[in-house]
Amino acid sequence: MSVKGDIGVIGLAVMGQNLILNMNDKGFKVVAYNRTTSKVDEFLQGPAKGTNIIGAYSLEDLAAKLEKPRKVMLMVRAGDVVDQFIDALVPHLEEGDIIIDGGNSNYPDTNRRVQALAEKGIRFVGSGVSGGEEGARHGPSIMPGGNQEAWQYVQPILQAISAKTDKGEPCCDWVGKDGSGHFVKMVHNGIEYGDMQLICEAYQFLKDGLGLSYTEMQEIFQSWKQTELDSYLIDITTDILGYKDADGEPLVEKILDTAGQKGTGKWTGINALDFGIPLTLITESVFARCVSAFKDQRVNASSLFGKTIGKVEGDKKAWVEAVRRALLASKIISYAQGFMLIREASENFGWDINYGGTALLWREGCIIRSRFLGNIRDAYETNPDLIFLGSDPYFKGILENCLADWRKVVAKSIEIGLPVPCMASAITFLDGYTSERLPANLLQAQRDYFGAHTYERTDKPRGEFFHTNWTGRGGNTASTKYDV
Ligand code: NBP
Repeated sequence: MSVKGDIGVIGLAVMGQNLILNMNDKGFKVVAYNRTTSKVDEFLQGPAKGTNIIGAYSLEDLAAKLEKPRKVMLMVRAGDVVDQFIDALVPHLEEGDIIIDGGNSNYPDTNRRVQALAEKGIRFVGSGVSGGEEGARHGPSIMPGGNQEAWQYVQPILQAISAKTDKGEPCCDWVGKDGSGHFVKMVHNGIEYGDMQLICEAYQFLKDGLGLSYTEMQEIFQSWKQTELDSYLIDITTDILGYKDADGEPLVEKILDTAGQKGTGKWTGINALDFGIPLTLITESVFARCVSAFKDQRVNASSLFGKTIGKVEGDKKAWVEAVRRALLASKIISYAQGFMLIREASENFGWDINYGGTALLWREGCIIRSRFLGNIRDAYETNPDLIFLGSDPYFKGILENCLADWRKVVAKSIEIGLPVPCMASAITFLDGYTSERLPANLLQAQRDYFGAHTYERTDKPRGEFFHTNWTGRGGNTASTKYDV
């Protein structure tokens, strides 16, 4: 091992500290730096005591302690702070050195940084890292993209510290150029929002619709781990449902029902709108958090219509299985939509993203890790041109099997007054996506009626546009044709 550091990490909060300890475990010599330098000493004397980790007390000191080409990873708050560190760091770096941004940066920022730093001879990597504290410490999912010249230098470190599948494959691989790594991480977080909201909808159906106890619900979630739903989020939900407060009551019952968010779900929805991709489930999950945040308004509005939730009658066991199927089918639609968005961005920016490879990155280490992602990987390996995940034979089979129960759960929820924005949007998407004919013929007629926006005809070739003078009062001049 060299005397100098293999990599420097800036940012000693939860993610930075745990990634450094992970790198140290894998035999890399890490130089640690933090804006508030007292945290460097606290780290060295605390969690890093007895390791090979070195401290740095300025950016100059950090650069001087690193093997060339220098590799510096930023694990700091996303946004301006990343730019500030880049600006302050560059004067201490040389041509060929590498900066890795491992935070949750917005991908247009990464696009910009890759270009700007390349002009200065610095190779920039924007890398999503998922898995929270535990992932960072023992093996996160890592999604690097940016300046590909850097990959050969950072690959040994990032793949060594990443999570591995049961076949030993690292959940870390090159995603593509520019901000593609951060884009994929953003969609990962969007999918995480969707998965969490779907689980919450299932929970409310079991609790308020079927009137099940926490012990019963915990047993149900425990049993779902033996099915296609097996995932980290089902795992932790099982634990949470069984967790008792000091008085022996379930702690989750005492948690205020207002959800927070840090923005990555919102970015995913905004990008879906920008790209014209119907990412309905994830976007509904963001709105569900927004509705939850209106606690005071909800409390006031709850008396408006004498809101009550009716009870679900009938065979409880059959309903529980129906809820499981509704959850599973909705989840397939969410991933199908997420991969549609990744495909659109990849084609738009020329990123050439490997979709099966992306599913592999999420197979272990990250918050959405699941057995299911192994099947998604298989689907894209078999058919890299797969546009709609639901048309892969494995997933098509599940959707067919779940469809009747899924409809039943959504219909019953609406009947008894349970909000199921994600389950309902998922089935509505599938119904629209699989409709040969939608009522958009009427919509085009309306657009042409009020704005002369023109329409195509079913009895004429595509690309020929017609305008009708619907009232006899308008002229024959059509509006200019363009789609946004
Ligand atoms: P935080 O997001 O809380 O950031 C803490 C770091 O940012 C500290 O080093 C802090 O320095 C530095 N910092 C801040 Br805050 N404001 C600064 C400023 N104005 N100038 C310079 N430094 C500043 O840490 P984290 O939760 O470990 O996350 C690190 C990155 O990883 C973030 O981008 C986050 O979104 C992402 N991420 C987090 C998780 C998670 O589970 N927490 C998971 C995946 C990704 P100081 O000590 O001097 O204040």
